[in-house]
Amino acid sequence: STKALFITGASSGIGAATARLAVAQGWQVGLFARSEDKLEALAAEFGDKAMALPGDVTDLESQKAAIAAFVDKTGGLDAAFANAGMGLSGAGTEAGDSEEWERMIGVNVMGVLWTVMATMPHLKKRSGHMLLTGSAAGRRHISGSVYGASKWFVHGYGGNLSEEMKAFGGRCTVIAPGMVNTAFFDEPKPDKLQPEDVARAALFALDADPRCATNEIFLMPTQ
Ligand code: NJP
Repeated sequence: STKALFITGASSGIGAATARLAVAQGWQVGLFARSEDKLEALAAEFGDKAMALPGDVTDLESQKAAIAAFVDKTGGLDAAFANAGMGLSGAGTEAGDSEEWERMIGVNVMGVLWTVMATMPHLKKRSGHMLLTGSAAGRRHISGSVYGASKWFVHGYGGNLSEEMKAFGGRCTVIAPGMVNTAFFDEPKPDKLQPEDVARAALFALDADPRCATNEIFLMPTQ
């Protein structure tokens, strides 16, 4: 039967590119993000291979309901991609805005936790795979980057999940890109990584033989 992949942040950038590649390689995809119109447009490209699941990652119940609806359709879940995330322009401590920090930690940290919490019971039944979008900024130190600190959380948690998921033959991969040309930035970045590059890394991890754990994948633009 067709394998099923739930993706957060699927309405644009890395999430949308991963959905496209996954469907091309025979997966069924559940597309989760807040922008319902964008999800519907993307799902329409894939026919019955996709399901638009509008919701907010900071809301655990909204993720649980979306995943339940997707699993109803597919019969189970083989993989989940906790990819939704946001950055801040002035992320340093002095420029810090308490409400912006709270919102970013809500999406980049709590949102990832809720995706894991909501998908794990389903993944457990299929020795499933958890993908998390970390960052090059989650493995090195950048002056004042609270965004980077939120991604250090993702890397730390991802490593621990790799251990936890071994108990049921599952795997976890943190995908860590440098700069990618997506809506994450206001300006186009044609010389940097493209979302399709990151999508290929995600599918590489999912396709790897069960004997092979890809715990972290780093991608940096050559420019
Ligand atoms: O950016 P973008 P990316 N609930 O803005 C969704 C990381 N990263 O593809 O809700 C649910 O095109 C948003 O959808 P919507 C980055 O930190 C990037 O580059 O409809 N979804 C959209 O689909 C992030 O973790 C770079 O607005 C929420 C998606 O998230 C991941 O890559 C470098 C949401 C963001 O898509 C994907 O970002 C790096 C919420 N509350 C790591 N809030 C880079 N681009 O250079 C946002 O190292 N979304």
